[in-house]
Amino acid sequence: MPSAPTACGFPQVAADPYPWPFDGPFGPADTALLVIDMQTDFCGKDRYVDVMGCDLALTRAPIEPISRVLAAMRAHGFTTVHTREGHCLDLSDLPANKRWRSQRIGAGIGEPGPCGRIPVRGEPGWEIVPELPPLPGEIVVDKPGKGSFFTTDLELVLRTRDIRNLVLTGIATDVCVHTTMPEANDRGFECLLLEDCCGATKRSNHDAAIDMIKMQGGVFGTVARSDDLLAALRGR
Ligand code: C5J
Repeated sequence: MPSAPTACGFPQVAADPYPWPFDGPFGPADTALLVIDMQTDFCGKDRYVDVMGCDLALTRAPIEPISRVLAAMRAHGFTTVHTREGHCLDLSDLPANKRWRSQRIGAGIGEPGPCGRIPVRGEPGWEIVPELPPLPGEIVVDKPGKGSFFTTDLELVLRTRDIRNLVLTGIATDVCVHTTMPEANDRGFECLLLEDCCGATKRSNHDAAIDMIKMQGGVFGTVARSDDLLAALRGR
């Protein structure tokens, strides 16, 4: 049973395997929303993932629920952080093995794709999808790797704002979201993943990634749906 609204925040979110945050209410002073890599190449029509033949519906599915969560959390003044995966124009931040692997499947990083060089900073395919634009003043973190903390200032930005709870959304559930959540958990952030606000290029990978989070009593945190968070934001 979620706790009642209190003066210091919103009641815990009903989540599996435990209500979030673990220690009681949450609010804009201690909680941020993370929107990971909702970029055109990964979920745009005729873009990289689409052209590779993946089911675009799977990576586009989170767009609508994320937009509802964004609207609600923005209305309450929560910190919002958007991330973008991408490499420098000269590819000096691209490890040789990552490049080799991408070339091997015919989707070489830095080579021309349907929406510019994939995924290189400043190219159209690297932009966040038009449905989820960052607002002026929101934090945008550019990352060369899968994890959002790896070689970025994300941790410093969150600590500076006294953030201790993170709501994770974005793509791909099994890659960048699933790399970021353990990174955040190891740093002591209390993590909630919204499963309908995430997507992967394979449904089975999405499901497996969610299962892995829930194991061992919530090895990286806990899992809910967007409606569970929205209910808590309404004080229920
Ligand atoms: C991938 C991501 N899949 N954002 N990136 O390469 O998950």
